[in-house]
Amino acid sequence: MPETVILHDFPAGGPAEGWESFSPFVLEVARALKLAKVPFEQRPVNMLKLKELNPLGQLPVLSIDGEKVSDSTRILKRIESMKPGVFTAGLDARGVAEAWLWEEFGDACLYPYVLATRWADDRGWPVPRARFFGSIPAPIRGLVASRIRKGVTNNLVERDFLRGGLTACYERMGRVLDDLEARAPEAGFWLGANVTAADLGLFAHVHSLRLPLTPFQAQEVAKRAKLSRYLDRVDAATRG
Ligand SMILES: N[C@@H](CCC(=O)N[C@@H](CS)C(=O)NCC(=O)O)C(=O)O
Repeated sequence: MPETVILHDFPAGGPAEGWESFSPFVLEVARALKLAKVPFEQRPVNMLKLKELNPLGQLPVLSIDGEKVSDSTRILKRIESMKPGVFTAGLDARGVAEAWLWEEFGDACLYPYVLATRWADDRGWPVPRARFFGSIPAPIRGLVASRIRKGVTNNLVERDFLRGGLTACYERMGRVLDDLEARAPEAGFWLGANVTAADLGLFAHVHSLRLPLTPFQAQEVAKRAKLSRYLDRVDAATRG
């Protein structure tokens, strides 16, 4: 077992009880480390030095005795190399593949709705505006914040999530949530009795949609009762 494991996070810190981070990916890795019973310290980064940790400028980054690993999926696989099979317990080869496909689904198909909720929707925008830009000197704060907001929303247009506007984006999200509701297990976890990579990926992003600071979106998740009960079970099993 490594001596020092550091999970690097945004300086904004945990946004609410039960949400280790504003970043769904940091939340995912925090829950993965707890599930794998790997002790770690969660540490805010100096944003000016982020590229020293990850040249791509993204979080999460996990430092394991000085070795820096970025990208949530790669980080989970690296944790599994210390604790073999910890995120695919009880699964055969097809199940293992499916667990990682669902984990990838969270990254590629659910995370953009978290971004839309917080960055494109005027009701969610006060959350990143206050938490991420609050420490920037007042004269330039508005300019920097609106420039980055524009960049994030343009990126969502390019990724085809916002091309038809926010209403169309949420319609599509509603259909995805309905399908997840229909697919959610009545008991246990996504692929059976054990928490797997599928649960970590799905939980991180859908739980982030029900952040209390964005109640309009939390309500949308709450309408899906079976999915919500499932998320509560993953939450309880991975809180540590
Ligand atoms: N595929 C990456 C995505 C990570 C990601 O998008 N992180 C966000 C924070 S939640 C970030 O660092 N965004 C800043 C950027 O992309 O410039 C992963 O799985 O870790």
